[in-house]
Amino acid sequence: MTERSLVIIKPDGFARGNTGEVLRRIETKGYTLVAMKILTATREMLAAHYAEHEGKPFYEPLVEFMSSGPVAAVVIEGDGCIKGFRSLAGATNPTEAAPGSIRGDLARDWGEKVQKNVVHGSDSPESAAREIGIWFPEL
Ligand code: D4T
Repeated sequence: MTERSLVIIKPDGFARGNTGEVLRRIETKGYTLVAMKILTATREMLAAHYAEHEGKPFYEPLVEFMSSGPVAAVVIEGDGCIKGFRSLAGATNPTEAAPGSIRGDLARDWGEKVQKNVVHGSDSPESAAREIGIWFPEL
């Protein structure tokens, strides 16, 4: 089986109608959409998803933000898609994200405790498997 990654269009991107633009970039790059759903994440899901960040100053604002409204969760597939999508997404800090990247083009700093940066993408095969289990237990 070729590589899979979990992509999330976060509440800021979903609310601003960026879902289609993010999906367009994924499909134009050549990755396959395997599964997709719209949902509002529970704190329990987010505690599991962001376990590595527990205790950091941005953790509570992050969980608050990520549960604040609907997101689109997407499983994508294709050789190298984990690294490839992170390259499409750009740097975590939207001010530093290169123009041309999703965050560089669609996100900015709002002076808040959490960076609202439009998308999430898994950062390793281990993270991808773990995260897909949280968001798509049926897969
Ligand atoms: P995600 O995980 O959302 O794809 O983002 P990154 O992989 O690029 O970044 P991350 O896991 O280090 O951070 C997760 C999430 O927390 C927010 N964040 C992060 C923040 O608000 N302030 C910060 O200083 C950091 C490091 C943004 C993404």
